[in-house]
Amino acid sequence: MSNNNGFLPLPKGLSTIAIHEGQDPDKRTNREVVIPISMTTTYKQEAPGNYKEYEYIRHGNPTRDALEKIIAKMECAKHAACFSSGLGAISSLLTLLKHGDHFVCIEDIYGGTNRLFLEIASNFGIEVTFAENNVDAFEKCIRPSTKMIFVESPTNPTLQVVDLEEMGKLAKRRNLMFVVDNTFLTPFFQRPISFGADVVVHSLSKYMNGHSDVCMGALVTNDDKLGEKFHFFQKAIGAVPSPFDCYQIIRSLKTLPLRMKQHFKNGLAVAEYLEKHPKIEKVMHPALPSHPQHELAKRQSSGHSGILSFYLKGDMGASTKFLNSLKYFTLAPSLGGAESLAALNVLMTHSWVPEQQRKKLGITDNLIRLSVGLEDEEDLIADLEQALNNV
Ligand code: P1T
Repeated sequence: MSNNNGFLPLPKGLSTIAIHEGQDPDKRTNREVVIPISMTTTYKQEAPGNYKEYEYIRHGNPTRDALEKIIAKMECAKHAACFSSGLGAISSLLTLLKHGDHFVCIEDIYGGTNRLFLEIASNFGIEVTFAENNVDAFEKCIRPSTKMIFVESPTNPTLQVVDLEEMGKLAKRRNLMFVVDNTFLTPFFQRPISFGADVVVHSLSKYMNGHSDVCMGALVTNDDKLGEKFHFFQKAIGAVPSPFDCYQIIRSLKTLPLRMKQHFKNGLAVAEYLEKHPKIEKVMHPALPSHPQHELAKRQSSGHSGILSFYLKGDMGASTKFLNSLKYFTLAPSLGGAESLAALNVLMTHSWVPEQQRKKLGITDNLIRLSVGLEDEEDLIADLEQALNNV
């Protein structure tokens, strides 16, 4: 991977941040080298209402605080707040909007986020318009009541890349809050704040944890007022993670740069293999020159993770046969773990998305999404080869 496949140079210092930020043993009572898990839910007060740093677990916890410092620094931001899931973070963020407010969202988005916006936010009088992936389409959807622009980049599951800089400029011009879900790339490959994002959202359940054994989310910002509000949401809404889970992610982040480099390498090898295969119609991966936003991806990110999608030639029968024949790729939703996963998004991650929207986006019976893991590249390709032979 000389010159990083034409992408931006890999960020320097991220491993050091993950291993050292806020973790100086001299600053801890017992000089522990590893951040301890603090499980207490409550703290003794010196007099009624008189407490030191911590009061109650929902309001704040030392292990959670340590994780939040690391995540903020990795995203080049001042504040991060962790929630009990990615959707928990996004739901908490939505409470910044009021009855009668409107926001514009990219039309291709994780199915659970789509469901939250259409089925839950609407109950509170908050309206969403889904827009195509271009700045003009977003601008056309803006109304006097519009407060926010929400995008994922790359999108789930069709891997469209959004021009973050241009979208950030639009948001600034129209005085809107610009939110970017950075789950697919992590701060190792993309830092949306440098392109004008006001808030970065993460499902930490994916690459940031990387081992498919924690559910958590985060909101990240450079704005002091927003940062304060996000901590208030933890206390007032209560979707907070367990200290044990926070410890797991602190542990996982130490290997994030190593893991992401390997996900990029394995994912690209799989994408290149699939693109040449006669039974494959089309492969979506931002590092392939055939990707419509390939040049943009290279300008705004340092690489790509292990996520790719492709169209198999055939129908639901062919997709089922292929998926059932896989040995190392496990048929399961989610992504970003060490183990490779395969999903049929139409029936799994995006079954809730209205049929018309799914059809327009190309979430069809033959669209398959892979989360390429950390196994040996040759074994993964051999697995795909034997499964394709069965179709
Ligand atoms: O699962 P949770 O931690 O609540 O995160 C939700 C979420 C938010 N943003 C993106 C881009 C996501 O992909 C997800 C979750 N996605 C899956 C479970 C999936 O299989 O796509």
